[in-house]
Amino acid sequence: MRVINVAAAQMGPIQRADSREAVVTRMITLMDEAKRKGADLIVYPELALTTFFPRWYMEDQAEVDSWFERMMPNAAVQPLFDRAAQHQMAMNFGYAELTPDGHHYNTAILTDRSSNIVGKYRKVHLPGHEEFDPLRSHQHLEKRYFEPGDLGFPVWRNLGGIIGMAICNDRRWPETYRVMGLQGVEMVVLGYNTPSVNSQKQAEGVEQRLFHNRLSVQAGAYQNSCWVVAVAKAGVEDGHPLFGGSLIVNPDGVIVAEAVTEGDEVLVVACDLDATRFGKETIFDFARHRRIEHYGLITSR
Ligand code: CDT
Repeated sequence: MRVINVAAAQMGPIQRADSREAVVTRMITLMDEAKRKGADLIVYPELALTTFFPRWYMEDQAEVDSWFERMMPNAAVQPLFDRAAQHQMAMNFGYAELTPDGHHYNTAILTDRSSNIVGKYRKVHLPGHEEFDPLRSHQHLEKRYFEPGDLGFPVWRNLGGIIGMAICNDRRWPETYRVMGLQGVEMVVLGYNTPSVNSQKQAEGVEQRLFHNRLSVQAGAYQNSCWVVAVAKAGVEDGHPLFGGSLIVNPDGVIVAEAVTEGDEVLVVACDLDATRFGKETIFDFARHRRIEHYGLITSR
């Protein structure tokens, strides 16, 4: 058995006025609980350090940039890195990244047990729109504030396994998991911020949205025979509800843990990476069974 004790650290809402320092203090509290529960790796949500700011329409670039991190770690986040190293715990969290040459990405990082950043991922599938849309019940301006990620879907050797990252909307796309599956991924970690309400289809209730969350994550895990850890930022941010439902799914596609609140909540599961072998060597032995001569259309349009 090769076990990673993984903590899904769901976070409750972060209000617009909350400081990075206050959020990091909350993240450390979650990390301490994860440590007490034996975690080797803690997974936090997408844009874990701030409110989900793409719901706000902004024209002033200085205001936009105030939501971004120019360095990682930086002074506000350093205490989280320090506590993780003290606990010998790897971590994954999302943040808005502003590069030295002025690029804006929706980014996630993966650290090792000593808080060294060993992997970086930039969100590929950006949902939403670029301009203010008066027809929507709320805005979702990721296409305005971020560029599509330029790093693809790499995987990293960490904690004795092969780990990949995705971010929120990526989890709905089979290509996300398959590109990592083709690199032998054993665990995919991802964070999300998903409104409880569809801005363009009010009749779609939160139950249906939670169903699509489970469906996407369970399918990705099963079809690539890997663990998937999907972690929400949830609850009501300045009047805007985000659903919870953080999940840990095994390589059979079965949910083994699911959050029950919309607040700060830690789920810890012992994930045996060797449990990925059976699926990878039988029904999803890609080298034997895939028929790539018929898949060209996927990358040509
Ligand atoms: N953050 C994020 O990617 N959220 C999207 C909402 C889609 S609605 C425009 C998601 O796929 O969950």
